[in-house]
Amino acid sequence: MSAPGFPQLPPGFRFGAATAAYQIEGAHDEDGRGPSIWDTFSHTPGRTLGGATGDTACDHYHRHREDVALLRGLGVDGYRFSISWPRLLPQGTGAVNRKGLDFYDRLIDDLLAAGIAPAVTLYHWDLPQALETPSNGGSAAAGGWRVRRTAEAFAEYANVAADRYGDRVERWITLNEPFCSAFVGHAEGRHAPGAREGRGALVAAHHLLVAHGLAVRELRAAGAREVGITLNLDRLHAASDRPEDLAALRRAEVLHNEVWTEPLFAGRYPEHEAETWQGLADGPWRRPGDLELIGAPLDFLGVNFYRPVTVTAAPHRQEDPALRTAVDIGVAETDPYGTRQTTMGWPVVPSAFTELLTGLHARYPRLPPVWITENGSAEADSLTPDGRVHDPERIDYLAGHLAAVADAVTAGVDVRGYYVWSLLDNFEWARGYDQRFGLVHVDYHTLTRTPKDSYHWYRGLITAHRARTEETAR
Ligand code: IFM
Repeated sequence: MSAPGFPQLPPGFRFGAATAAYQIEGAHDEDGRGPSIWDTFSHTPGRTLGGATGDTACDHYHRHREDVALLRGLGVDGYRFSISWPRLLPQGTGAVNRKGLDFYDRLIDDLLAAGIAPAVTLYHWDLPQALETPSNGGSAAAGGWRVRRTAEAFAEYANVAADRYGDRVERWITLNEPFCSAFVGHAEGRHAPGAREGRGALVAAHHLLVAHGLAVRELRAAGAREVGITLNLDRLHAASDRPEDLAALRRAEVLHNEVWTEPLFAGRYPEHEAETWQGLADGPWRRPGDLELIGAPLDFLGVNFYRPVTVTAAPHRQEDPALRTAVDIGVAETDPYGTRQTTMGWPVVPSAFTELLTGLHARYPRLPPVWITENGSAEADSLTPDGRVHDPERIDYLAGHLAAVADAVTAGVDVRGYYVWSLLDNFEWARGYDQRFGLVHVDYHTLTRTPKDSYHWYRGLITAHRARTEETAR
């Protein structure tokens, strides 16, 4: 199978690669790092595939120089990584861990020396455990994102990070995919903290948005260059035109997208939230002034996209209405696409990416410029006897999705750049080490890194793009 040609993005469009702290760093108890909810969760039997943890992961904490060299070899303009909150503030607030601060200093300086612009995510799911279970005898259900204090602690952490790194970081992302933190973590329980609390997930969603708003204020006050948030938005379809499927689609739009996009870009809560949550969305956790705080203007929206979702109406599964509303909105997912699926079981439909981006552009006049902060595919990669990893499916996925971004740009959407997920194979949360998303293969026994064919393809794409940009500038 010959490699697909390079999609053409406009001159000046930027290319990067992305990772997240808990998925690659390892060194979970070194140099003063405190535990996070993901340490606790992954060490709890039965929570992750095969009991996998991030204790070692890709050992990036000790090998970051090698990883920066891989980024330089790839030719990327930018690198998106996350800071581990408990590495900087082991208790979540208060004392700052100097060794943790120094680690990201070295990483940022090495990136800049390699000509790579750092983009920092402040929260990629690794909440300090001390905030989840307060030491004052409070129970787990009394802490974490269920309480507003955690949003205030996040602002303190944002301030520490901006103060130290603000002079060198190009782009700040407050939260990564708050959908997963709130709903996968507090409703489905598949992610840390592993809670199934129904209404608790809605409270968590609101406090995450408040945390974002407070952090934006801190970042602005510290003179941060570009500030935004990353959402995993879904392109949703209804399985049919039946009224019940269309109603299911409306509820799914609230759950997946509007719970974030409406407060952020339209200054309101979703129109259909009452029918979606059956009255449980509104409560004393929402305070006057929150919408103004959450909706403060941003420099960009980060979009993570992997696959489309088709929904159909389904009977509610749970009897307890307080549990039911946040966990179960009476919707089931189907896969009518008939396309190839990645090893995550996700259908490959690039045109859905264009539709998502053009839909956002049409709906929100206040939408800031967009950066694609994640996109990529997990494939069944293996090292072959020639010492290489041949991953034509990933190349095909990337080519298709970058062409879909180019189509959105042609249709008028202001997309500035693209970070591929991911630089390295890494810890895929509850799926452990089974799913390989990297452009670089990692042998988890020896920690040897081997660039895959997709790494070479992406480098070729960047080189060709840069040549075209320079030609246009002449
Ligand atoms: O690995 C994750 C990442 O942490 C968040 N976005 C989706 C990726 C693939 O599942």
